[in-house]
Amino acid sequence: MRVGLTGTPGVGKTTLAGLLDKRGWRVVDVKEWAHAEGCVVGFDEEMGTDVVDVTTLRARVPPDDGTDVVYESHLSHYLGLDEVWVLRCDPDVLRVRLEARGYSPDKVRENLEAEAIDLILSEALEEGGRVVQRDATHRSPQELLSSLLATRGGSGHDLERVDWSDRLPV
Ligand code: DAT
Repeated sequence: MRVGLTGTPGVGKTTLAGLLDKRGWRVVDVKEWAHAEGCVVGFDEEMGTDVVDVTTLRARVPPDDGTDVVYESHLSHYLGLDEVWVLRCDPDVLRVRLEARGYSPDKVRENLEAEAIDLILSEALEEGGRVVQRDATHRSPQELLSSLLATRGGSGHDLERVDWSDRLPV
């Protein structure tokens, strides 16, 4: 199964991917892979992030060969994978993590706003395919992993409800 692990920066994607790696999953760091494929087509100065040609990258995703592969990136919901896991985190908690990373105030605000308005979830749902959402705020990475493995391959979306609209404006 090919899973896209997505979410706003700082929600815990890399941490969870590390646990999946330990369980024998193949982990694709989409940013690294995009570079290797020549699919990084620019740099967004304002956001301080690479601009990735997701359409080309999506066409290069290998078909499911029966092994468990996780594609980790805030863009992975654009890759046409078998299932998408959206991790969420309370913007108040996320703020501390993003500031600790040294993100600029604009970049922090942009990401917190995206989290508060469910931006990535909406994008993932628009893409089609099965979407699973979990709130990672008060779960250990291990608890999160168990919850995601329990639902994977199921039918229909499995969306844990979050509502941080009261945090706006961030
Ligand atoms: P991402 O890859 O989505 O940017 P990360 O895995 O680098 O996020 O995690 C960001 C920070 O949060 C990092 O310091 C580890 C911590 N963290 C990750 N998952 C967590 C969890 N479930 N509970 C508490 N802290 C977590």
